[in-house]
Amino acid sequence: MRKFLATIIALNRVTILFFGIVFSLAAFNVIASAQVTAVSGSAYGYSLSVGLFGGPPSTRGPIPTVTLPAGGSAVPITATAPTGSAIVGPAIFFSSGPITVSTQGTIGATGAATSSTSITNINTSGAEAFTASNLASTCTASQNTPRSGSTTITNGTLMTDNGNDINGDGDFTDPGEHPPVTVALPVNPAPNTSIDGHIHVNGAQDNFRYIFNEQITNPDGSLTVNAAHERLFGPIAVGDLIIGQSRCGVTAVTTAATVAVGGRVTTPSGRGIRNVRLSLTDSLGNVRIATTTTFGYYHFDDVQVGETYILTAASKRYTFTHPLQVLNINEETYQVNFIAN
Ligand SMILES: [Ca+2]
Repeated sequence: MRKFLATIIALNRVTILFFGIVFSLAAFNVIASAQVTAVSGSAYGYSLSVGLFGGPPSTRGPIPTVTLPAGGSAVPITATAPTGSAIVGPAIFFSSGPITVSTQGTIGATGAATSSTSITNINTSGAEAFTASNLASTCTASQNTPRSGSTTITNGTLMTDNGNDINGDGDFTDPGEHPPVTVALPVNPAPNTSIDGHIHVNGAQDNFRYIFNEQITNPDGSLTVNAAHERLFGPIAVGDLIIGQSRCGVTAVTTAATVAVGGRVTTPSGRGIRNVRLSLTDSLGNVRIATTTTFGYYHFDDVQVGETYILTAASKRYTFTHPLQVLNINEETYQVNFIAN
């Protein structure tokens, strides 16, 4: 700004007096166009990483998986699996019927990315804490709307306590015993709905936490939606089970709009003056020159909006009482006029 002011002072000390003549040409929104230059998206059915009894982690999945190329795909990219199964040693962590995952996205002015998962009949083994007839997640990102994600659980229940049969006789009624506890799950859980639970195993207790509709913003700005995320705290089983992950993101660039700025230079009687030299100086000191036509008209093309400019008029034959105008350009105008003496 100091440089800007110095430029003004250098132009004409007298004109400092006319600083009050600041043309705020419009308070309209700055026109700008945005383009989605890249999309990102992926989805998978389930993924397990768990260590048992302090051992190294074993992994299952992620499967099935899809990934969107950066250039996008207008046609959904899908993958399916007929069943899901994640078993480590004696422990069944996940089982299901058919799984479908999908991702699609397009670049350009209306660019967007959408990913989704759908998993049927979770807990076909009957040995797991989480049961649902269907579990689905979706994730959508575009340049014009906030990223959004959601999870739908159909007929969902979570066994938060599998009951304690201390003497192993098949009932939960002996001294110190308690029966299993199961809770119904919401169809559309709020983001990061968390429910803690535990299982009794041979006199020990293993703890877990289920997070439904888990939503995570990634360092690249994309959004990850995990339909369900089981955190296994041990002490026997330690790790993570993720079911139904959708991820989506867009990269957009905004280009400032440019407009034309012009006007007319006349005598006090309104006659156009030719060959008047107009200098348009931006805040960085860049100068552009235009010259009036036979009838006194001039214009500059491609003037970037949202900027402040100094416009001065100079003529070999005429003088100007007000040779300088400060312009805040927010829209196209052809009304920046000068009147010579
Ligand atoms: Ca018992």
